[in-house]
Amino acid sequence: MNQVPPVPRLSDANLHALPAYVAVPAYDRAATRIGIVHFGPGAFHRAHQAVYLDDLLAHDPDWAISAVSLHSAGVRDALRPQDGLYALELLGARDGGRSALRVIGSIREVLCAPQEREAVLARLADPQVRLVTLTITEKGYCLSADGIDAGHPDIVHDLAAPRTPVSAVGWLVEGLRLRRERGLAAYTVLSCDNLADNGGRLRRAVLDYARRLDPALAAWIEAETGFPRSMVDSITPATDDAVRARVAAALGVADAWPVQREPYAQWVVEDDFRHGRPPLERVGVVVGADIAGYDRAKLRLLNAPHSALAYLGSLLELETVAAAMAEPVLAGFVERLMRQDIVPSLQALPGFDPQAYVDAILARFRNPAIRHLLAQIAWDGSQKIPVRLLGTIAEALAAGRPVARLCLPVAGWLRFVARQARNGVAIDDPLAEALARTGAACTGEAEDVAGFLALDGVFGALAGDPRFAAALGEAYAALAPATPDAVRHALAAAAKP
Ligand code: CS2
Repeated sequence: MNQVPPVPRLSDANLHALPAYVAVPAYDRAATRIGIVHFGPGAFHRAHQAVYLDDLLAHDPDWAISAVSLHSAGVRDALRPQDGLYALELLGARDGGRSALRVIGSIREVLCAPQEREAVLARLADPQVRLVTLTITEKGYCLSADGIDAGHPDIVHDLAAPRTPVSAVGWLVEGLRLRRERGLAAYTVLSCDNLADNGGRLRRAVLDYARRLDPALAAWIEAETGFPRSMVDSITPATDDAVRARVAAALGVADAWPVQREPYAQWVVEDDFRHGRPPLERVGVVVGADIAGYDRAKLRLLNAPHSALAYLGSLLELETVAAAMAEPVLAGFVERLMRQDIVPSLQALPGFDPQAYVDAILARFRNPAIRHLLAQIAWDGSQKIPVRLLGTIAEALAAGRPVARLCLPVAGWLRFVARQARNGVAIDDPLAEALARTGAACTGEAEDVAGFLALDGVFGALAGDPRFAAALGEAYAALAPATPDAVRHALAAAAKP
């Protein structure tokens, strides 16, 4: 049999020989300098922040990225042989062609922290680096209600061995310790995850952790380090075989890990950088004095409905967001939930029209060019439900507003967990074991709810609120026996005014 010659990998060497319809970095990569360390270079970072930085490098060469994975070597092993380059496909981009496919060059270095500790510390202590950004998902922060979760195994490890950290907070603090020791300015720490008040929460966690190690270091961090809040938005389905095949055909060279996303993207950042920052506004980032309100609107009006579609759509045996939106009873329910139950929970923001924002989000969910799996959104429910839905419910209860509709997606999550447990399907969640146990004990009756309310760290104060327990119990009962017909019936009833 003839050996098929190996296709060359995408790299600096062949970047300028790509077909003309593939956009390539509009700057000399070799002339850029690393100014940002990023923890968590998953698909979202590579499809969002790294793209803004790719635009920015054409104006300012000082903000290339060193991308650091905290756990797995997968991204490093895929991208290092490609000089950090990878393709981004914009799904359903209106002009097709050139802007639909581009190669992103802003990641100049890819590291795997557990295997390359010295290199990561050298970057964190590099005076040229002035910003450390993070997309490590909700669970990566090891947060407690108002600081660090000191019982989390990674934090227990890091407090005992702070020079060889494993957690994100451990790395951030070790890097800041080195900078203080060497008389360097602190870096700014920018969380780009879907958490309300992400900067404030990370700041409290970092200071709490640092105080346990060295109060003087904590005081220095408090005085020197900015923790801006940010809101990030762009729908980014996980890379699948279809995008791999399209990219391979279009590039003519192999890309081990291309990424895809919708054309729309938004990034809003609070201006709390103490020692210089990239001129982000030049590339469409909104940099503002106070962005609180925007992060909350996005979490509540985009991410919460996403989770509602994920759990209720899965119970309806649907596979994608677009398919869930094509199910009139589910789309109708979600729209009513957004307009009538979530919008009233938002504070007024200058220039922000919540109903127009709802329209735009619903249109994005309907985009037929995007195959966004409900199963992807369903991951990590124990981390997502509290920040996406439970805050809105607690505020509605306090204000005397109804919570019946808001409880239905939460009940959908419980039914989803019970179904996975019954079918022996693994649940992707840091609480997977407890969820599997709780789900397996479910009988389908309203009593099941108490088992979920007893889970550690999910329901917070709501667990003890009899009004919430009653509303969640009713929503859970309304979905019984969780067949598609029963779910359709419950959705239709709940969508009534
Ligand atoms: C989604 C988000 O997977 C999920 O939980 O809700 O990743 C969502 O697509 C992004 O936040 C959109 O900006």
